[in-house]
Amino acid sequence: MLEKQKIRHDWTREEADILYNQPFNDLLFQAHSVHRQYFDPNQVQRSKLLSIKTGGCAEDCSYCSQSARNGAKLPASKLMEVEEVLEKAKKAKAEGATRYCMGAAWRSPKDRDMETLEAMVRGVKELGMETCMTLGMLDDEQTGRLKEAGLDYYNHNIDTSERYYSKIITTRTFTDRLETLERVREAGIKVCAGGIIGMGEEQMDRVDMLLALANLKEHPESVPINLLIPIVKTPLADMKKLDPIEFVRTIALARVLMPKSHVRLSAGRTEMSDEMQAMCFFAGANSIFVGDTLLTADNPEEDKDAKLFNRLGIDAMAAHSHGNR
Ligand code: SAM
Ligand code: DTB
Ligand code: SF4
Repeated sequence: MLEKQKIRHDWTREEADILYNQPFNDLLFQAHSVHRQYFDPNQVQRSKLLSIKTGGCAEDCSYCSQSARNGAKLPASKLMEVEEVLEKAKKAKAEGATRYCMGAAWRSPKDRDMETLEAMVRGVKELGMETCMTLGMLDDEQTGRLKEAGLDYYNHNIDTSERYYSKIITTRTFTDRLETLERVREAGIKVCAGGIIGMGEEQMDRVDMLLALANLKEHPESVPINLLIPIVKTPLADMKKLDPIEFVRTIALARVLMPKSHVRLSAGRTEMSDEMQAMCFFAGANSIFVGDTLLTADNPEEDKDAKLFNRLGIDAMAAHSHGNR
């Protein structure tokens, strides 16, 4: 058995490069060993997403179906009613999700929406689920109000490396993203932060993205790794597919750099074989989104995931579990 992997915040690019580029079997062995040191390797946490406000977003994220600046032109909806959110959350709970993740296509929330958002957080918490929101950038007051309402997690992704970032988004900066993450952390809300790979970035961008997360003062409790879902009429619609081995290496590196975090095998699972997903779980992924829709894009059906978990002997993780074996 390898020595227990320490929790570090001072990883160097050189160390991370060596880890990422070692022979695949060595990397998988190392990542899986670290995974076992902190988690039950046969348990996977399940979150359910809901888009509470869809489309018409002012930002220009080039991967996104919801940007008003992209050609996808998804019709813009209003903020959903609290009752409807709670109905859907109840259903998600009955289907085994332990965390309910509410996303809005905003640059940042408007103050007039805060009361509704707070009611959503309180209602979902009363159902006994963990709450998560992803609403864009937050200011201090909004962060405080969400914390006060009982929000457990805030999702805000850095998306890619600082170097590649401006190729993907121009309407807000990498530093803006870090500032929101800092604010969320300071307010005592748990952090969910990850990114997307397969956007035409280089290997060093994948490594640097993970380094930026691992060298935060505290590791995000959840690290979603999304595989780009190419959306028609967006600038990334025709992106060449990422080599699946590169994807698995990225999961494995996330696990080694951030041993206690839940690493989420996030968007893009409909395009992954069962074998590739199994390899990701071996490499340290221990969280997924369940249900047949993410925010706007498809996700594997509940049945398909249940069958895969059954074949792999994977169980659902209880709410509030942490990496601390
Ligand atoms: N508007 C908010 C924001 O961007 O902060 C919240 C919702 S946004 C859709 C949440 C995250 O989903 C993005 O940061 C990105 O990492 C991921 N995402 C969006 N579209 C995606 C796609 N087509 N493929 C993979 N991941 C995607
Ligand atoms: C995250 O990292 N992935 C989720 C969640 N956080 C909000 C979103 C995935 C979106 C996939 C594209 C869509 O459904 O439109
Ligand atoms: Fe808007 Fe979020 Fe999509 Fe960017 S990722 S366009 S901020 S909904």
